[in-house]
Amino acid sequence: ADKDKRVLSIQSTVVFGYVGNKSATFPLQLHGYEVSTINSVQFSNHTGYGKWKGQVLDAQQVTDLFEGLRINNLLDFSYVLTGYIGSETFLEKVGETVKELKLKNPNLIYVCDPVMGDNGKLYVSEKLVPVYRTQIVEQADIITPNQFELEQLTQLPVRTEDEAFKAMGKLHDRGVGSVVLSSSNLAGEDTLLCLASIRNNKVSKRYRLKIPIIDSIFVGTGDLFASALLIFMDKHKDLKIALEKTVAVVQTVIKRTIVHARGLAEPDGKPNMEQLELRLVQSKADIENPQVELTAEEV
Ligand code: PLP
Ligand code: PXL
Repeated sequence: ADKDKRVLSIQSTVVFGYVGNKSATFPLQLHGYEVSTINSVQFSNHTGYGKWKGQVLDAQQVTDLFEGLRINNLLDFSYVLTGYIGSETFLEKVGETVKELKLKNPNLIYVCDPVMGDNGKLYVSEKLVPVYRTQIVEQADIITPNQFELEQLTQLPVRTEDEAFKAMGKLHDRGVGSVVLSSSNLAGEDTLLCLASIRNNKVSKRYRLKIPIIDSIFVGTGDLFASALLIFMDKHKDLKIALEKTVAVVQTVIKRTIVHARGLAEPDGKPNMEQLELRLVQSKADIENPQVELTAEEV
C-alpha cells in the first residue's frame, strides 16, 4: 500500500550540490517513496569547500515542525531516515519523535546514519555521542556507522574484522536488527571494507564486501549509501542483496563523478569540490536498476 512507502528524512540540505537530503531524496523518489524532508541545516554548499553560509535548524524549530505535522495528522511514516544532525537537543527531539512514531506504527523502520566523524576525528559536538549511544541506538533498526562511529557508539576498539563484528554484536544486543559498517580500513590500504550483520529471532548472518579504493574525495556518498540501503532492504528483505545493490549504486555514482570531474579539471590538476559534486541525477538508470559487480561473502 501507499502508506508503506512514506519516509521522513531528517538531514542537511545544500543549495548547491549533493549531500544530506539532496543526496538521499532522489534515489528514494525514483523507487516510488513519498519523502518528507526536514532539513537539519540549510547551507549554501557542503562544508568540504571550506567556506559556506546558511542556517542551522534548532531544537525548538524542529519541535515546531513535528507539532505542525501532529496537528494535521501527518505523522504516519513507514520509515525514518536520519543523517547529519548538529546539536544534542535536536538529536534528543528526533529520538523522542521516532519513539512516538513507532507507537503510531509499530512496523516503522528507523534507518540511522550516526554521523559523528571519520578517521579518528569527531566533526560534531562530543555532546551528541552519548545521545547516539543511548536514545538513538535504542530506536534504530538499521544503523550505518563507519569504523570510527562504530567505536564511538560501542566504546569498543575496532582495529580488526573480529573486533568490528564484536562491536556490531553489541549493537544487536541493544536491539538494532541490522548493522552495516559502511566503510573501514580493516582490509588494508587499497581496500574499503564493508561489513554487515543481521540478528533477529529468524536469522543471524554476517557478510563481508571489499571495495577497491578510488583515490579521491567524495562527499555525500555516506548519505547516498544509507538511502540506498533503506530502499534495497525494503525491496529484497535480504541483507546480502541489499548490501550488494547499495554498494553498486554508490560505486556507479562515484565512477560517473570521477570521469566527469577529470574531464573538467585542469590538465594534470586535481578536480575541485564543485567538479566532484556527485553525478546523481545522471545516474538515474543505475540507481533504478543497479548492476552488482562486487559481491558479498558470508563470514
Ligand atoms: N565512500 C565510498 C568510496 C564507498 O564505496 C562507500 C560505501 O560503499 C562509502 C564512502 C560510504 O561510507 P561513509 O558512510 O563512511 O561515507
Ligand atoms: O555528507 C555529509 C555532509 C552532510 N551535510 C553537510 C555537509 C556534509 C559533508 O561535508 O557539509 C552540511
